[in-house]
Amino acid sequence: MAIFNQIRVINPTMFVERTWLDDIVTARVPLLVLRGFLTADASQAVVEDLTRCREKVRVSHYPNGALTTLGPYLAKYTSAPENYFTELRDIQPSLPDSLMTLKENVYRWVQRALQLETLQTAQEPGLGAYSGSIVRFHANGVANPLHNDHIVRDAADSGLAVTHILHQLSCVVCLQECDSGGVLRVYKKKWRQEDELFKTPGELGYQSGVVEECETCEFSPRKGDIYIFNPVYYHEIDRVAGDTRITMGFFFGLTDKKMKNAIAWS
Ligand SMILES: O=C(O)CCC(=O)C(=O)O
Repeated sequence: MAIFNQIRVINPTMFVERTWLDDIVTARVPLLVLRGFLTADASQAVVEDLTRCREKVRVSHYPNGALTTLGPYLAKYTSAPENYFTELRDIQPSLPDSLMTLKENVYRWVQRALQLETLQTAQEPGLGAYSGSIVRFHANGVANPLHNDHIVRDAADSGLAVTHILHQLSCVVCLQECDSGGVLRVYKKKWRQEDELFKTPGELGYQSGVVEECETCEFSPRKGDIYIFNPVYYHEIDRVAGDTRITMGFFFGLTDKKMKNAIAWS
């Protein structure tokens, strides 16, 4: 029985008698969805504006897949973090205002829903502000292999501010849904050091044996959905069919034991 599959959906009228934060961090609730906050029209307006900065979209190729993104992602730059900030400076002037407004609204909604006192874009002394969001494009035929995201591990020894967080969460905003596929599957298994045996050097992600017999939680995002989960748990995205799946996302990390303050990056 899939007891892990307890997705919770909250809408703007449900504010907020309790915090979901601890449930998400521990994956007692594997996925929290904020639905009805972002309108379909607002998502559509951002998607249309994004077509104007197509030349800033980057494709990173791996033997087992490709990532198509607008905005830097730190995990790619852990051995030379200054290049992350250079890429950010390069694309920032091209980003539409609607994307910035969306990001600010989403931070506000997430902050309220999780009863955080602060949720701010992370700052790196000497290098400046991190990118507060990234746009990901999954076109027809594209999948995302099984992986987990854990900046404290991936950037260990870098000294970066984001490696001092206590817990990492991921927030994703669905700007355009695909026709079928594109399901996010989260496994009830957190990364462990010994899992590195299931990695193929140079490839994205992990071999499927690492999550054998684990319970799963599946979620097909709808346009306008904002969802939050703990990305240290293994997860993957099924092959997309039809329209491109377009999302905006960011990671955020809790910086204090009381889990009241968070910093965000992409
Ligand atoms: O797009 C999604 O549903 C999940 C993206 C992802 O892999 C992440 O946020 O860590």
